Amino acid sequence: MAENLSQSELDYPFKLLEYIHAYRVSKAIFTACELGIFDLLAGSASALSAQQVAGALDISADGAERLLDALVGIEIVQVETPARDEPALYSATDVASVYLAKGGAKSLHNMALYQSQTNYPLWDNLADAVREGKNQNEKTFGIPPEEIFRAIYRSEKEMLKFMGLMDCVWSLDGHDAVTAFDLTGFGDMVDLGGCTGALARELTKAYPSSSVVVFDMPVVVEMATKNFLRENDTFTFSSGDFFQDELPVADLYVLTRILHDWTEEKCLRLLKKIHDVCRPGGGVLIVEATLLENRRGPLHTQLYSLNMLVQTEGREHSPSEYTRMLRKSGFTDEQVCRTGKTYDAILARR
Ligand code: SAM
Ligand code: ASE
Repeated sequence: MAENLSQSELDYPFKLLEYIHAYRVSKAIFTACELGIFDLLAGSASALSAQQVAGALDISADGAERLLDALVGIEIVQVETPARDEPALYSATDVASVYLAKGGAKSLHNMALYQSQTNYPLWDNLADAVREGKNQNEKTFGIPPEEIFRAIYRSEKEMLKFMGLMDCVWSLDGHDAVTAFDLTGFGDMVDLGGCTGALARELTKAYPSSSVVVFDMPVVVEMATKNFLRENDTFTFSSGDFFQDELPVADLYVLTRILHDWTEEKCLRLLKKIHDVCRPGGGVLIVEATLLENRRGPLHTQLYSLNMLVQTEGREHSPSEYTRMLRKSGFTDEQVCRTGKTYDAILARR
């Protein structure tokens, strides 16, 4: 393909064609997750033929072979070149075993499931969302556009799936997010909208002498306790509504992927409320995927912002938009840390 490198996109639109077809790459990976292909390959002592995969998963041999060949093209499955007349034998790459099989410590299986089953269908509404400048929850679920968690948690199944999505990314980004700043000295930490406690777990690991409370809605706390809490966890839960109810008094308030869900007016209301209850010398830590100041990237964050349009009433912001909101709410001494991973951190003091 080296001769193609000198060709310009105008001569032949390689990149454009790749983007036009990119959804197929996503869907091939999602489908393999849903069918259990990565679990089977990762758990198998030896490489398997398409026929064997089909037999084990009760799917067609032809479908299995085409999907496996596409996954080899994506370079997420490996294949051994067969001897003459022997079938090709497939095995998982290390990346597939670690990130796409279920149940591993760093598995992104739940991220793939949510993208496939919830976000992918919702992105069908992108044109209407862009036209109207708001999510399509009214039309789709009969739920008012501002009641975003009534839509996200529209059934127990959806709630569990969303919590699985929220949970899994902190095995990758959590440590960097909580160590972007030295938080030693913030004795009582509250993770507002802390969901399953995945980030709280990273906080307790990095700051063993601090106490960490996860504050979330009662139904979420119940689901988290039942399905996500681990034996050695040292954080605790507290339930309530962060817009309506009193917030726990603490030294540090953590807001990860919270502000990007809401209108600026609601963000300011929440930040002011935090400022009111925060102990003097305390602070707030915001963790979000941030845009570059000139808004020209990163592409994945620009696409997240479109996702926020489709599912929420919020958007992704640049760091200075967050520091401006913090200032307006009474905080000072804002510091920004780009982690180089998906999520960045901003710390401010009361
Ligand atoms: N902080 C978690 C993370 O980044 O993985 C979860 C982020 S999720 C996008 C938003 C969280 O806020 C959910 O856990 C949701 O249940 C919680 N939440 C939404 N509205 C809330 C409210 N009014 N009071 C308390 N928690 C709320
Ligand atoms: C939210 C985050 C997400 C609300 C809805 C969502 C994600 C998918 N749907 O706060 C996770 C990944 N996206 C982002 C923007 O982090």
